[in-house]
Amino acid sequence: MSSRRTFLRNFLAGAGIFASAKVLSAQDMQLSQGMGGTQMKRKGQSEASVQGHDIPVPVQTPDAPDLPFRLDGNIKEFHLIAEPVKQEIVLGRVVDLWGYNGSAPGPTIQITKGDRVRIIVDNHLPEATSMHWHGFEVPNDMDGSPGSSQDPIAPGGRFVYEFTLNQEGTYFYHAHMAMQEMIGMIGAFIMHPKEPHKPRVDKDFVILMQEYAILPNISVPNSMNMEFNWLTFNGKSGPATTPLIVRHGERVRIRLINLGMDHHPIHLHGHQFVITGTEGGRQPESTWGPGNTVLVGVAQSRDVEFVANNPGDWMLHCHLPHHMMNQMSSNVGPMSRRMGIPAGEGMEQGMGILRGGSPTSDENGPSLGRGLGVGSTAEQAISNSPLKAGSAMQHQDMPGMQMPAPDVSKNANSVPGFPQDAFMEGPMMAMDEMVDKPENYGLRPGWSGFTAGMMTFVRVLPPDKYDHIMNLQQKQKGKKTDAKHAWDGAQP
Ligand SMILES: [Cu+2]
Repeated sequence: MSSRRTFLRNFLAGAGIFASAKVLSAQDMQLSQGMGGTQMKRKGQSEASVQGHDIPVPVQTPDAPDLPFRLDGNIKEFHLIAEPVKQEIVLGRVVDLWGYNGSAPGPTIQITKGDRVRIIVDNHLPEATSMHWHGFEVPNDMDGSPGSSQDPIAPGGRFVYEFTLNQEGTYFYHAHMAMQEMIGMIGAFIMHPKEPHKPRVDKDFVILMQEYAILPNISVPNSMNMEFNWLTFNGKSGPATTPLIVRHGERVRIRLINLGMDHHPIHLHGHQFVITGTEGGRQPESTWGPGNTVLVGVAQSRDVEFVANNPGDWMLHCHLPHHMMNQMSSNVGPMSRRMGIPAGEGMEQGMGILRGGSPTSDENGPSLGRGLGVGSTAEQAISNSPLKAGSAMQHQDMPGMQMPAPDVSKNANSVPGFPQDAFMEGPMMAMDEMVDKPENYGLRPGWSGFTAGMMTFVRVLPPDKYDHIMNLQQKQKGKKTDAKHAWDGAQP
């Protein structure tokens, strides 16, 4: 089943949970949405070009849900619940974030230009919040600016937003409380044009970038910290990010959204793209020029488009080196080559706080600014990776984790600067099996050892492999029930 039909099915399943007279039948809904759901796809046809309907392909937000709506007359009604969420950003690392409807980032909202929308926002947080519609041309009292355009939404409170949208492009919603933004409270809001832009795309993806500072052994991000050690695409860090699956030859749009403290230069391997849109909407074609890296600044969005004409598994990642790491570790410099912080010590010793001397001294200088990483955990006997090569296999018996033989030269310890990318004095640890999912099928063995932070793949696949992954996806979706946080029609 095509992804678009899968989307529709899930979309309708979500909307159909409640049996209200206002809810249209599945068929009505498809037609009202203009998604041509009753038209059958002809064999060999592009997934986006269903005969008789020239309508945009819905976006996919890998690893984040879509928000269903219900129709009240001609108003599309959405329901967002601001609430604390448990989010597994990589396997085994569950953190406490705040988001919407059980997810951080919140679910993706999709509407069509000209739609009248109503968004019910319930605040299930322990403090006041506000909901801002970033870049929306709406009446001032619908803008969600706390204090100036409305009162903040009290804990347990509700605010109902309603407006008509005459824009198109990649927008987003977020809490307009600075610290709440930094603990996850943002979601994508896609405004589709009535007719697809030309040239039309076959696949349309959303990637939302966030960053967190989370000390080892703690599950709550420190939103005041300005040094981040967890960097996510749609709430996941590599290798837990889900690759974007495209068929060889398709035209692809990727909508990149950034709301954090850093700008992210997003780089695609193997292709040139053009920037076709910003947080202000579509850019005229006369502005398009080739590139392969786009800087997505804070509070900006960028749409890029390309023809996936080069088969293979291509990396798509932020090119800031520290944003391609998880639990950033201080494995650089002389500090890592001698005995570090002992396990079981108190806060001052264990967290690497200086015990004497000037911070820029020969002794302390090299470790400055790297207080968050593996080096500051009490789980390791020593600060970084001063293990002997002979003991590099210590994780080999962890299920699903592959630890290849040490791959460093005999004189590694005497080379200034070593180690940089060697982990535990050996090659990267892979965990392919632990992050196994349909979209990862057929990736080169060991790939996960080199995937972290803001990294994912654009997999440009030949038809047989593409179809195989679509089938695997379908089987998996049959098993999954993730309606727990879906809009349930609850009334106050
Ligand atoms: Cu970055």
